[in-house]
Amino acid sequence: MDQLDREFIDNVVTIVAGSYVSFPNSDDIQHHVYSFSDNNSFELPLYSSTDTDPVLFDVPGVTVVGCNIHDWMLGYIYVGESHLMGKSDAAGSARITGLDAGDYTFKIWHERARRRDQFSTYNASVSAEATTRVEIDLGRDRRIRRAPTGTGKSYH
Ligand SMILES: [Cu+2]
Repeated sequence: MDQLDREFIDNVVTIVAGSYVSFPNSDDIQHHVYSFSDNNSFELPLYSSTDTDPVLFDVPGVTVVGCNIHDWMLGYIYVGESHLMGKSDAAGSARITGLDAGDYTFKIWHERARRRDQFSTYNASVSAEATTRVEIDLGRDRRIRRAPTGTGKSYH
């Protein structure tokens, strides 16, 4: 999960539990990346290198990642229990391959889903080439806006 222009670049990363994620800093300023979440807590005190030690994520769930310096920086590490997951593209489509035909319960997560735990579950039957369409209700984007650059208060 790279950091560039004071944002996490690609701020949703999906991995299987037991995987490592690196947090390279491609900015010319320091970041202080840490986990908000209990399930995979870690902290990378102020650093300015792209050569960072990867962090182990071994507890399934969603780990929210922030920067102690730049409050608007928010990233999400989706730690899955298996490889049977997919990340949606800009159009909202995700593909999960390797499923046998049968009935499944899908769990859908979105950073702005209205449900308190941000998960919704859906049941679907899967055949050879199944497409299932589900819609989830997204709340408003509550991310903290970036501080203006230039004049005024200086955040860096
Ligand atoms: Cu930062």
